[in-house]
Amino acid sequence: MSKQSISLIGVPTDIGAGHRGASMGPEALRVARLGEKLTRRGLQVHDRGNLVGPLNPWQPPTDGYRHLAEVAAWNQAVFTAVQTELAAGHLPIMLGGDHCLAIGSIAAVAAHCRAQGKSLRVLWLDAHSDFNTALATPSGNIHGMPVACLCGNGPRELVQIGGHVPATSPDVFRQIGIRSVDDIEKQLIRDAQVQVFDMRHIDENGMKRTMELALSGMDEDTHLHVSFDVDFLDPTIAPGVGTTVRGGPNYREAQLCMEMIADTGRLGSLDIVELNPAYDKRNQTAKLAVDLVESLFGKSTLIH
Ligand code: EXY
Ligand code: MN
Ligand code: MN
Ligand code: MN
Repeated sequence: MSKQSISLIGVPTDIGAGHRGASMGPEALRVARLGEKLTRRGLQVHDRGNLVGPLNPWQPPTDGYRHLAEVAAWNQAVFTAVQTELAAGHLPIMLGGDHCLAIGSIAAVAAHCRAQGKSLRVLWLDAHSDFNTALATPSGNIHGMPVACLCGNGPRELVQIGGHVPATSPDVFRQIGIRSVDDIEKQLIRDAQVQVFDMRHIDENGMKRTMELALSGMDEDTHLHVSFDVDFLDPTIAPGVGTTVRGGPNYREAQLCMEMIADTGRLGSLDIVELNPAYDKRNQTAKLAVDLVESLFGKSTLIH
């Protein structure tokens, strides 16, 4: 069997965030040797360099959205890059960048699945549900809105990225690690019946049972996309994000989560987002993210 080809796509933007600095995430992941570690796992790694897009104008929101035109431009570039890699049979990894980039990446993955007759499953590893709208958002920051946009609930400029409206539907998502959801956003999540495995669920059932449930119902025709927001992790181990929320998974829980995803053999695309080197110390959060991504690609603590 030929080696699995991985394409690293840098998306150096903090355009959708409320703190500056996630734009430095791609380089921090490279400095933490993401490419080399995956190569050592037997994967063929192509680093495509960084996408380009508008600079962050650092303006307040207009009509409930901050930097809408710039977010749309970045996501158009992400959509095209991911579409190109998937068409070539490569597994794209987004080196973010803030979480708004998932609009473009998942729209491209969903289009690929439609074209190939595959079903889609998205694991959303995050402290947040990212299901806000212009009316629900407390901040106007679009990194709090990508799941809603992908489900057709958002501004035309973002909902139409990729041309198919809606890009996908709430039933493909499984959200894990959730512990910070705004009041109106909670109601939107309930109305849309998004499957959420919040921290209470993980505390009561354990990560093993949680992942069994989140991964159930997939088959050989399922494309699995993982959207890994680094703020998923407990801030004591991952301080290098702008939106820390205490009470997240510890190292062992996160590692098991990644290992169980690897065991499915279905991983087809990945976002690594919200890493913010401006808040990090000695690149420790980037190194941790790389370590967990190695587990996602099969590094195992198992002896037999
Ligand atoms: N729910 C808050 C908001 O919409 O402003 C915080 C969103 C943070 C989103 C982060 C990265 O996942
Ligand atoms: Mn190739
Ligand atoms: Mn997020
Ligand atoms: Mn988050």
